[in-house]
Amino acid sequence: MEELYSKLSDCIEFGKINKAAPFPPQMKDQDGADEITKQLLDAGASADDVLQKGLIIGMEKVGVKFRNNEVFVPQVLMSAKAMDAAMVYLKPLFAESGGSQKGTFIIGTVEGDLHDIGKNLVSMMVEGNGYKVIDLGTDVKAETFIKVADENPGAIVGLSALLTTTMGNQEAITKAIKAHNTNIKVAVGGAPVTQDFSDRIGADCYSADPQGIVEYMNGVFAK
Ligand code: B12
Repeated sequence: MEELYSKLSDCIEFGKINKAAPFPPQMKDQDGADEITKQLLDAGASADDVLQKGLIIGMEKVGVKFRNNEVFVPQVLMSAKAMDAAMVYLKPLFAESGGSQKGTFIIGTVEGDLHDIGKNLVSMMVEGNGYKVIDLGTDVKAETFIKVADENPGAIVGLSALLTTTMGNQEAITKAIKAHNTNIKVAVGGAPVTQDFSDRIGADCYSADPQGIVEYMNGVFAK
């Protein structure tokens, strides 16, 4: 099992989607994220372990290499595609653990930001914990968040930002939502976001991972 986790992490790191994929050349004819995820699940691995012990580790390695200019956008996109190939299997498993819908979560990546892997993970986990999720995608403007929040009274709005530049939009969107209706609860997250930043911009919840937002929502909707 450990060997499979390590192979899966390599597939994410090097962007190997499936066996048929020609990229990367050094992994030609080897199983990709698609096959290895399936093998792990067939062998009894939990969806959470596949995520934490394989996929996230691979993506962290890509992140470090990207920062150090050792890989560039096209390679990172291949990693994101490999991640998506694995997610196809994980999504229904995360969804299964939920019961009837406890409340609504509206999520999107803020205007100017196209990163969606973390947002998609948060969506999946929240959905899997029994909530209805409305995913607005990436590059979402304040007006869209506000319109959809108005259409779904009581829903919690989640804003994802991965760039220090788009954290400014996260702040502007949070403030626009609060100015429109102070009762709409806003949760923020994304790699550069901190609790301190969240407090400063007036968000109601910050979490570094999907579990934190699930716990926050469980608290809000239990009341
Ligand atoms: C994959 C990736 C890309 C892919 C995105 C593909 C996709 N479909 O998402 C591509 C290649 C397109 C890309 C492009 C760019 N990227 Co980029 N990218 C990354 C990378 C390597 C990984 C991000 C990721 O998916 N992480 C894995 C997920 C699971 O983690 P996560 O997003 O943080 O989400 C978790 C938590 O933060 C939290 N969370 C996330 N959202 C939310 C929301 C809520 C409400 C809550 C509660 C929690 C929560 O839960 C998630 C699960 O645990 C990071 C490096 C890094 N380590 O973060 C750089 C990184 C974010 N990118 C960076 C940059 C600079 C760019 C570009 C500007 C590069 C360029 N020159 O074009 C462009 C920007 C494009 C744009 N306008 O958005 C920088 C940002 C630097 C900065 N400080 O601003 C980083 C940090 C890399 C680096 N070190 O230089 N990128």
